[in-house]
Amino acid sequence: MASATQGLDAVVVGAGFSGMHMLKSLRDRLGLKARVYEAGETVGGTWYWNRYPGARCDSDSYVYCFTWDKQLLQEWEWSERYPEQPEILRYLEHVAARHDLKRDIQFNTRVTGAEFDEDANLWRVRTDKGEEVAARYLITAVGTLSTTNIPQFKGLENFKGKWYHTSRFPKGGVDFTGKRVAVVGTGATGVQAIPVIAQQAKHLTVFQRTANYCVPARNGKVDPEVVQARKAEYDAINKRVRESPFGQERWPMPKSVLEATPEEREREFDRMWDVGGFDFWLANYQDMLTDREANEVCAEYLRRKIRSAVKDPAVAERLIPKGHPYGTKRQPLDTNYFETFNKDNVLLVDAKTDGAIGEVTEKGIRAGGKEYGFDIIVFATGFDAMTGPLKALGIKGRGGRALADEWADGPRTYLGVAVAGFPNLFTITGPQSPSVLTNMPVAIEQHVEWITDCIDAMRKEGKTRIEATPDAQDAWVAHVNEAIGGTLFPAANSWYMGANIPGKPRTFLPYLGPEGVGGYRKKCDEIAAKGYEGFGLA
Ligand code: NA7
Repeated sequence: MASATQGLDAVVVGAGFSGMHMLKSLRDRLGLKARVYEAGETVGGTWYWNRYPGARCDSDSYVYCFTWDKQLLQEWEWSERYPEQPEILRYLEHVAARHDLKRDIQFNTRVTGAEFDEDANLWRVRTDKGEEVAARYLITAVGTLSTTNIPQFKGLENFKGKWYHTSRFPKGGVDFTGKRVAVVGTGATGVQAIPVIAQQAKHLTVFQRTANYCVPARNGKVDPEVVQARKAEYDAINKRVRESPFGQERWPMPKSVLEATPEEREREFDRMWDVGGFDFWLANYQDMLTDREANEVCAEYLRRKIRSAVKDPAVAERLIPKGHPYGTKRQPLDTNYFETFNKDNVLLVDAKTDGAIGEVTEKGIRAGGKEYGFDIIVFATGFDAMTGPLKALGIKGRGGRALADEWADGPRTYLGVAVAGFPNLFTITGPQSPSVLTNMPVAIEQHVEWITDCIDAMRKEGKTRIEATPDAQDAWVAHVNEAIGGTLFPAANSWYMGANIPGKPRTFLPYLGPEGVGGYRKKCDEIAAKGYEGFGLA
């Protein structure tokens, strides 16, 4: 079917934080004709799909927003330190309306294929609505945690109750009142949802495959004076955040935990514990994520916290992580997570001690030879992270090379934003960029700004094609792997390592460079300043 949108400069896939910002930049800064395709019925991406009970942001709200609308930074009032999903979605809707973004976004439309036409030097993009459009640039803004992982449990189709994945909850929610509910999964999502569901359900059974180190979120209203002070110095905050390692006002302590006295450590740990949020993970002693012994000191503090929160010592022991170093899986932030296991209506079924899930039955779940009956099963089982959403797009580059095939053994990119053999393709927060190891809006803005500047420079110089060189890509992949090799991250079976998806190659998916996203920004800027070193331009 021919489309009314021929003559596009760019197709952007996805209308979450990244797609919205990309559209704004291309259209209103560069004056280009861009079209966004979005599978959902409105903007929001992650914040449209993830409407499970307790869904909220884990980053402090004052830095979890766009920084390019300075007036909005002053006007917008977040209700809490970590706003809930409906509030973030409201914010994104407001931004879309304020900047008239929706007129260039086609909703309820999924991109099903994109092929690079070498002769025409254009991307030909197909959608599930039968459309085919051509554009010079293809920019993916598909998110990193958007391809749902629903484990193929034997017998799921026989279950007579209702089941949901957390990122596909029905609008209007699910009423758990009087119901026997199962939650499968204890990652960041399960940890948010479990205490909330436990308050409503008649009975909740939590199926844990791997115990997690959680730290308190300490959500709540932010002191209005603090809010005002932040608004008054937003420029300085944003500068600090952009240069910071993790896209937030948190820096590791420049000291080894092993050099600190036991009293000093305890004081610092208590302080971070009381502050809540990502401090314990990201602002801890600098060797926590690189040295086993240092890590063990931090982990032991958290084990003590679990033992003191959970009344039944046997349950506490099962909630204590075994096997992976602290911080090498995504840090879940909790509000009464461990305390929830003190409730009479909550049961923990731990794969290691009680037996793993064997099958789903008509009545519920069988694990360790025992059948548990449920009315509702909630799968908080995560995502095919980072590569999943990109492989699903059906992207084919020069010579018909399929991205999914090129990445069969793991992603290979240049800077996580470009791929050799795929000209004029940009992947916002793609694999091998800092992305999920940062406060996402900061990583997103860095990529969007860099891509916009790149396209602007190309146009000014009359260039129409940019492609990463294989050598630059090889060097980047080697650098990404070398950087992570010096940390404890590879020791965990995490989604960072692709370990949550059966058959997925074991490789570290994001990029953790020496100075995090701040250092990465500098590196990308240097590459641009050197005329896009490592890219071929024509
Ligand atoms: P995660 O962090 O991948 O957590 C998924 C959970 O589900 C985790 O506890 C998994 O155990 C468990 N899981 C996954 N597959 C299975 C099977 N087959 N059987 C039993 N249990 C399973 O996803 P979340 O949604 O919690 O968080 C994703 C990100 O969203 C989060 O990190 C934030 O960035 C926002 P495992 O640990 O793999 O043994």
